[in-house]
Amino acid sequence: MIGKRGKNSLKNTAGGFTLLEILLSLAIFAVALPILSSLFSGGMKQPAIAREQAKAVFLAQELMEEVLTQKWDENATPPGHTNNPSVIGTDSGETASVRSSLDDIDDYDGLVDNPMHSADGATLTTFQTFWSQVQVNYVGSDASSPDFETFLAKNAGSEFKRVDVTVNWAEGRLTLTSVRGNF
Ligand SMILES: [Ca+2]
Ligand SMILES: [Ca+2]
Repeated sequence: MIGKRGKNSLKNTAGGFTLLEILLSLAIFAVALPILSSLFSGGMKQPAIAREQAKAVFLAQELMEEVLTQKWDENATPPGHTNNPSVIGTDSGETASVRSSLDDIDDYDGLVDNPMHSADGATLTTFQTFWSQVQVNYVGSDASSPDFETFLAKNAGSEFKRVDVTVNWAEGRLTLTSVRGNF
């Protein structure tokens, strides 16, 4: 009788789990679950952040293209050079908020677009969480200019304009920079 009970007890231990093993497994699971869930939610966030960044890059590129397709200066005859570059900013009869009135790249300086609009003035309704800013300066005129700008400015006077297009959204911002010469 005793021998039989002992045999059954041994069989149960070998074939299944003891209470201690089950409790230990539950404890490990309880510790692991928050870690796993945070890893999983982090993994889910990444594609959403990447999507927002991709949209911002697209919007910045579109706006940069719009700016750079304008003539270099109010006084330039497209697509040519001018010996008389003008002051940065909109010119007579132009209004920053009326995009169709802008005809040279520095007219966009100081533009803040929120919500953003396309070149033809239509509101970009699918991108309403984004807003943009544009800065245009003669290269080297900004005290915080990097060395290459100082070099260009020394060697070329006011022959280059720098365009910074910044797109902002709730979680971030990005800036595209282009330099365009007087030609
Ligand atoms: Ca103009
Ligand atoms: Ca201008």
